[in-house]
Amino acid sequence: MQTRLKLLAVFLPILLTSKMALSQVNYDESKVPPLHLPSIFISEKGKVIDSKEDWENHRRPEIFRLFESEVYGQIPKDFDQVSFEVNERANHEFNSIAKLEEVDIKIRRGEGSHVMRLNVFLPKESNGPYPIILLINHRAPEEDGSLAEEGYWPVAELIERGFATASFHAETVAPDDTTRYVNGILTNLYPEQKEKSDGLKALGAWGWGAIRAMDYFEQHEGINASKSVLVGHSRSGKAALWASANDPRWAITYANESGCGGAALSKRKFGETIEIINNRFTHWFAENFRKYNDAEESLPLDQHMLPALIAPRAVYYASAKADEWADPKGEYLGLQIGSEVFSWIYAKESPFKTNWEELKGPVSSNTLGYHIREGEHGLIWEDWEIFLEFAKKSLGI
Ligand code: GTR
Repeated sequence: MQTRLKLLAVFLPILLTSKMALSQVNYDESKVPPLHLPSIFISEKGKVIDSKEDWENHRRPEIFRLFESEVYGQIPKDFDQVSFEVNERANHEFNSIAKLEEVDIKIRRGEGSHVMRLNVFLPKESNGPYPIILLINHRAPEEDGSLAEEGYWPVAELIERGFATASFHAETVAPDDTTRYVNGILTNLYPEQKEKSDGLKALGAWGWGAIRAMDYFEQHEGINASKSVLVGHSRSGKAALWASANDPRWAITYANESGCGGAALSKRKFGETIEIINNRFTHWFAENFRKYNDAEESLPLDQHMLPALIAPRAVYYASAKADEWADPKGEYLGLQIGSEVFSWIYAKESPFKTNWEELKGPVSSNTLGYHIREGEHGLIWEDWEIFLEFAKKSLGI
């Protein structure tokens, strides 16, 4: 009985706060607060940034550091050794068209070590080198052990279009769980990160996994790592964007319905908010992000600055009309406003001349693109099909 009471005392406040926050979810555009976004082009010291040099040497590092300290936490870059153990599997689902490499990526740092599993499919017909698409997978593996869910990771369709494709599961670097997330690279490689208010958390750990996958691609003769695409859906979309801000080797970053803490502007407070996401997923973001629970106005940055960090490399977002929780308009606006770095600093044409309300179909240039489709939250074949048109154009294939 006593334990029950204790449990109640612990959980009741959590339940009440999350209930309160949920009852305040706003889906009414007329109730969105007026947007006061921090400027991408004015430095912390008030200097106007108008050259590539000032952007790359001063303002970009400032914004990067803000995301690192206030939102996602660090992605540690150091380790002592990385090695790859490759097992080519003879029999698998896509045997007739693809080779499957099951790769154990082994990382050593000091006394610590960790092994992450990466699955790589390569077209069988010739030797490449092939452009590659990496999907960060946070979904439960199918019961037969296969990681290729229909639509979500359309291996056959990607192979048939001449891409190699790879995926790793979140579990292999940091489990997607409020307490178990430490049972991966956090404990095995970077234990000191656990103590920091801007330390590595699960989203950053998944990003780290993508960066290690890139280490494998770069030394692979059959892979053209300069034509590499990083894809994440929803929570993995948030991780993909942060990974690409940390690692300039990705040619294209595609965040599908990544919503709050990903593509969508936090200060709009439309759909999922910082307070809701931090209360439900305590293991995703840096401790510091909690300062902005129900205090979005005090955030010194917003998500329009995230694609700006990836510039001039290509960025693609997608939304779904019924996915209001992720705030489709906020996702589009984030990219539209962030695209100013592409156009002003890098002279890359922005395709986002149209207001979100007036979009008639997918919009894209060679470096930026967006689509919104009918239907619910999910990464489905329709999304891939539209995205692949952009990817081919952007990579020149
Ligand atoms: C939701 C979460 C979103 C999004 C989504 C997903 O529950 O609130 O931020 O990440 O999960 O990953 O599918």
